[in-house]
Amino acid sequence: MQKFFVILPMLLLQFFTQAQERRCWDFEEQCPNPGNAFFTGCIPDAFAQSGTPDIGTTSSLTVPSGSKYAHTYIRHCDAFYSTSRIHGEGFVLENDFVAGHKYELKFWARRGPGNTVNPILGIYLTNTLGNFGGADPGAGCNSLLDVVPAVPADHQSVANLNPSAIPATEWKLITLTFTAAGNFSQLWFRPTLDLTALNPSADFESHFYYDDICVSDITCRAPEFKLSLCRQGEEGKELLVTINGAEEVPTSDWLLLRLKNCNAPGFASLSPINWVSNNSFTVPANSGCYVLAYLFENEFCEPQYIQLQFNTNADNIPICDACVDWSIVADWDEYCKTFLIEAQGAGSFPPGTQVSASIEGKPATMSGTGFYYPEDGPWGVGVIVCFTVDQPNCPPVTQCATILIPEPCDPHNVCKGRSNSAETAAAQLLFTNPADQFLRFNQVLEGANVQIYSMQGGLVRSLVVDGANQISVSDLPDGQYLLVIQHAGKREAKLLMVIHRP
Ligand SMILES: [Ca+2]
Ligand SMILES: [Ca+2]
Repeated sequence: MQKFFVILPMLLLQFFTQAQERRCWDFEEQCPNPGNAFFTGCIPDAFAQSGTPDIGTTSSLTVPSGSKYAHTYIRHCDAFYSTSRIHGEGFVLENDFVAGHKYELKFWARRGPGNTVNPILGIYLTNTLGNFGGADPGAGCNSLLDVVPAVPADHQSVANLNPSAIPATEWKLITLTFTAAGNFSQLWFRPTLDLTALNPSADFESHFYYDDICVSDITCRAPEFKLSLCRQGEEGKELLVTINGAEEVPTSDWLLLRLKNCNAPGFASLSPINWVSNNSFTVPANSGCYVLAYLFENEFCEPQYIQLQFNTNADNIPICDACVDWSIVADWDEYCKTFLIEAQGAGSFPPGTQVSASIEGKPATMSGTGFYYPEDGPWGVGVIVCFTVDQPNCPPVTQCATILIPEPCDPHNVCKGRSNSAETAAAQLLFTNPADQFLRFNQVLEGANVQIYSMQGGLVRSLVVDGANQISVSDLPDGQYLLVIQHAGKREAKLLMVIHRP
């Protein structure tokens, strides 16, 4: 396992997130009838959906926020009662949920101690519920006002939290994220029971407590990330950079920009990224400062670059934990000429690592950390290969695998999924750089999305170019920009200089 010791200072972290809508219910209201606070309308933008959900102040519960909390009970009534076996209190919070928007629901919750009834907390988005409940003179299992209502057809289920998700001994902060599948105006907390798990002839009661329920629209909240750096060995000329967070950003979306100067804006070049795993890559040690960035975009938000600067000065960077995890991988090269079988590390192996291999029990002739499958075959068979990797200060590790050797590629065709380098070169998009009045391309763009970002990450130009080979940049101030072009099914990012001749 790789371990990292230092998280870069966050000083240089720049986020361009937009304002987020957030609404909270802390249940601190002074209600004349706290035992029926929801049904009587004392809690703003909230109402009862069954029974008498209330606000309480029990001191033994040590409230997470303020001095009060919301409370509901859930009761199992035995099958003798004709109304329903599930009686409980539920409440609705009023908040607008917009179709396609992403939300975060955060709240503190706990159950009452000594529960044997194993209640489930259902949470739903709804539109059609009205204030219902109140104190029933019949009360108990004869009550009609606390029968847990059926979920209406027009709903979206956000969560069904079982007892293991909400402890009975302490408060727990629950965080749920979801995307609204339609427009909704209500968030319903609906305790219920799994009747199949309960003895029909037993009566039980349980309780849920809630505090500081907050709903945030996080549609435009870009996934955050941090970087950790380590040196690969004492004399390490390479740094391993690991991205922590933003897992949903594919490697192909990251951009690595080398800075001209660590203390000033301005990029020297867009660097290719030498990925060694799906969240780590290497850069030369002492090669200056870089910015790692990705574009966050969706149909509801201004596109924005999320970026983080790091310094490759190796003096303050710890040595990577010496033992690198590895596995056996096998694949054709990009021209389908050679089939490489390799011990591939989760990061680069430290200097001094010895790698040896055998195929069908015979030593293989190594090329780096792998070997090429013999050109004379046999093909279309499974072969047993073993690798031994001996890293400094780590015990040697041997792994074996059966590798299926595919039939060789047809030399007249390009392998499936492989790019044809000649074709790529022909389609390469070139443009005038630096640009003066116009940014001219070497080909006519059809339906291309072109975006220009300032070096501060702000979008300064966004347009669709269809059937043209140039765009005007006469109004852009002199300076460096990031040009992003989406066309022919791929996205390219390039550095662009704009210099207006006097
Ligand atoms: Ca509170
Ligand atoms: Ca109550």
